[in-house]
Amino acid sequence: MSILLGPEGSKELLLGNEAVARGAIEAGVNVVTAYPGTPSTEIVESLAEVAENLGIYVEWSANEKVAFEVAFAASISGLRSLTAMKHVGLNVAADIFMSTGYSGVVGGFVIVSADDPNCHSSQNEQDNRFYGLHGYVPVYEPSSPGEAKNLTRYLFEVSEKFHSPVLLRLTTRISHTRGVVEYGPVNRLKRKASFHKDKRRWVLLPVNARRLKREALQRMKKLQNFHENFPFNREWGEGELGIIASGVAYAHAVEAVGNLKVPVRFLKLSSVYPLPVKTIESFLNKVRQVLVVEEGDSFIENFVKALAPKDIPVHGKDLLPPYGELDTITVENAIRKLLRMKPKEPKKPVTVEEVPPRSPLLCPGCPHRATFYAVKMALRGKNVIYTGDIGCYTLGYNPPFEVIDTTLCMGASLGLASGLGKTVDDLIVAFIGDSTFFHTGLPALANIVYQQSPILTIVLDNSITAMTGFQPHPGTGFNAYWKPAKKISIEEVAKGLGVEYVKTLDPYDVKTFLREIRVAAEWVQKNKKPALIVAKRECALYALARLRRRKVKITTFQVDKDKCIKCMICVDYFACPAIFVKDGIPWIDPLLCTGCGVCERICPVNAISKAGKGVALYEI
Ligand SMILES: Cc1ncc(C[n+]2csc(CCOP(=O)(O)OP(=O)(O)O)c2C)c(N)n1
Repeated sequence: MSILLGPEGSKELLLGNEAVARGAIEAGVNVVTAYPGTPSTEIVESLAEVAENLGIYVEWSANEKVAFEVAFAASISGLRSLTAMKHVGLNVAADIFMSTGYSGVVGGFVIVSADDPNCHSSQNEQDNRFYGLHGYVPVYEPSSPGEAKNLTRYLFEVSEKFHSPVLLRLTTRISHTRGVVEYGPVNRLKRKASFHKDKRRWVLLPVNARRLKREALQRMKKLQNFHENFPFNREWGEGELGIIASGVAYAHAVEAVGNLKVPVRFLKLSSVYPLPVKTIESFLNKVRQVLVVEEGDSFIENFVKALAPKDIPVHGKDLLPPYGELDTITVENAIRKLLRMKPKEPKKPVTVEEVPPRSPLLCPGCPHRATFYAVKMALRGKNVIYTGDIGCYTLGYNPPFEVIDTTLCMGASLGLASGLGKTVDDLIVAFIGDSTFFHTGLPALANIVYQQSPILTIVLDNSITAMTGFQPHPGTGFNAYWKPAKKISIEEVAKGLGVEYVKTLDPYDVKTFLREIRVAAEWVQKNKKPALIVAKRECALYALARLRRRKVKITTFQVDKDKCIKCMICVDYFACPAIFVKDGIPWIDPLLCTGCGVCERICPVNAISKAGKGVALYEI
């Protein structure tokens, strides 16, 4: 049974993300949507496991904007809904997000943004609390998994009480920390969706939008008053030093003060926008100086500075790093500085000092490696600009491939290629994954075709969203419950959009692939038109898991020392992590080899062959 289905009163050790999922279940959520993205993915992943059982509709949507719209549609039909995304996902959904701050909602609507300070798995550290300020949407932050559960449940009520979408901001250390969560009762809401036509609200023509903005501003005023007594905010402690903190930073601050054993007055804020002004003003009257501890930018700090009397100094990012994540020692040292105490030596980070540096690698058997190898070989000597995208294939950035010249945000490989194809003379090759293709590749491909930009697009179709841990997408033929769904063909989509040259090739068949890349590149340059190749081969890890379940025996590969001429192509150019050099000769580690067999195919003297009787992945 799923950990999320425990009875009322039970206690479980949950990830912050799972706690959000449980909170939504307790609130009686009806519809949950998301596009995967670290650190938010487990919210929907865990909910999808129990959804059918509980009568909740869950979907992995094509992208965050669509996910948002699907959940919002449920809300304006009176249902409770939640949509979850990583911080940059909200950029994709920003257009609809901004409009919902005006229109408001009907059923409780919770938007979860999981921010990623320190860019553990993201291209930036953006602090999405500013979206609330920007879009007239209240923002909340939990400081532990337990609070994440209770706050999520409560926010559905807040959303309904104020007819407002609400933004629940998590950060990596809340999403991915485990904590004890006490289960409350599950509210089994038996709501029936019913959309009441109300053009004055749901049609944002200027005449309505002007009025709705005024209503949104009034709503924010009411929310500000409501936040003065918000049940998750807490003032406690005694002392001349005041600490105002939110999110996981509050937990660090409490721990730091515990270590220091100094008197401190705390104001823990869970409702971070609109801030409870009177509460903060009254807090400022009780202390001599203030430290604001928050993860991200100076969001609360700037408000507090504006509210503080002249004689109360407000500190924050002057003493704490304005980037990355906080930790207890960093917060403790900021407090020490304020109290004129000697700073504490920060702990040596184990990762830097003791673990040898390793760059992330494509897995053994990864079809992207075969694609990059073939493309690099095929286009040797040509001036090529490779636009890249976000996914496992971003690792083509690393040597020996170095076939990623740009990676900025999802879908940008095709958008940038479209522009470069119109401006520079080099051959432009755009790499995009299958999930990314459906996420934001489609409009850019339409543009490439419309502008007839001479681009060779290579869709790295490994039949899954691999980077975020194997979620289905519109091209996989499965839905969030792993049941069969309508499968959309990338090739047919490309042809439908007007790409004249579309081919599907298996990157494991390296020789054909290499030859066909050359042919396609020449076709693009000669005809000055776009071409698209689908490099189709299932993710090796995903394929192996499936084949193991079917008890298919996969062989590993080995090097025949007598035949090997030590050309090192398999080591230096193919760079599979399963191939090492032992006594001057390549050697394949049977524990790492996934049996893809591509090394056998690239060896110029046939020195690599099957080590056992099983099948190679290339035979499947
Ligand atoms: C706007 C946005 N949403 C989500 C993500 C998280 N994310 C990064 S890559 C990726 C998809 C990768 O799948 P695919 O394109 O199929 O490539 P693969 O990893 O399978 O090679 C996702 C969901 C992101 N970086 N940005």
